Amino acid sequence: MRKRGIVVGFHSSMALVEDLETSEEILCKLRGKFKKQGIKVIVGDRVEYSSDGVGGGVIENILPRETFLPKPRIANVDQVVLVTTVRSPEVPLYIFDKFLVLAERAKIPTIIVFNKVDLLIEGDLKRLEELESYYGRYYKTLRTSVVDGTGLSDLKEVFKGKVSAMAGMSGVGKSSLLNAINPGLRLRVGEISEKLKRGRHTTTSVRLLKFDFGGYVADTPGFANLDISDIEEDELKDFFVDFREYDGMCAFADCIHVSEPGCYIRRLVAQGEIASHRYENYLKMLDEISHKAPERS
Ligand SMILES: Nc1nc2c(ncn2[C@@H]2O[C@H](COP(=O)(O)OP(=O)(O)OP(=O)(O)O)[C@@H](O)[C@H]2O)c(=O)[nH]1
Ligand SMILES: [Mg+2]
Ligand SMILES: [Zn+2]
Repeated sequence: MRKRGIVVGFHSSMALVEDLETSEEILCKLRGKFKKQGIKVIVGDRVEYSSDGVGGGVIENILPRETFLPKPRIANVDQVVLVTTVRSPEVPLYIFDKFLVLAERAKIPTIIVFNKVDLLIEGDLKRLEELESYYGRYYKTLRTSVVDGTGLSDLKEVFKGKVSAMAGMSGVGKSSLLNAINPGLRLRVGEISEKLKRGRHTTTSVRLLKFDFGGYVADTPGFANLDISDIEEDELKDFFVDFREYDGMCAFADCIHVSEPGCYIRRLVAQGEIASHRYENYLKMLDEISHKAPERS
């Protein structure tokens, strides 16, 4: 008999499937036909499986994915919680903006969490406020601290009843935040390297976890870089939320906002309406795409 489940992780190349009815975890193999067709099952996939009656099973069918995020690699999440920090580590805005591009392309709502606000020193707060006021036009933003408890109850509300994925660079505190709002998860957390000023990639695989208060969350390994080389040069602009609202305002309908006359986006950048770092990152991404040579991740 076929049963329904959701893939919550992997264990030595077998998929760990949580049964939708019993919540039992079954270690499943994949039917050979998937391998032949080059189909890979990923965390978050809803599947049909047949059980062998003694704790094992075989995945027979993968249901169509509602959403797909390439990195962290996960299917069917309702939202992404993008965790970032102004200090320790100081997350580069280029990688941050790149992630937002990928989330926009995947059409997955994103919540931005500025973690470790307990560490801010003078100057940092102003920078944080600037980021909040700009990105806050388009995304819900939260300030959190695992150390002094700032924002944790708001974060819990964000997660309640939804399927979410954590995303962000290594060491920003993704696993720590999950432990803080649901101590039973007991996720491993790691120190920031003193020398390199970045995380040590403590979480090594995507795992879908169940909150005690309802909802699922995928804790994920931090990324150091993101590959955008499969985005077309003329579609990149569509994944910048702040450009998108002025669609059709440039003199040329196919304007990609680089050097075309009558470009409305460049005018808004000059006027300070669109943040200059966003536009610079846009040009940098265009350049990266045109060279089709992603930095190694
Ligand atoms: N001061 C301070 N430290 C924090 C906070 N949140 C996390 N940390 C520390 O930051 C370090 C990294 O935390 P992790 O939770 O392992 O970070 P992560 O994002 O899961 O990292 P990866 O699994 O490597 O991607 C640990 O030493 C945590 O104790 C915070 O709000 N304030
Ligand atoms: Mg982690
Ligand atoms: Zn333009």
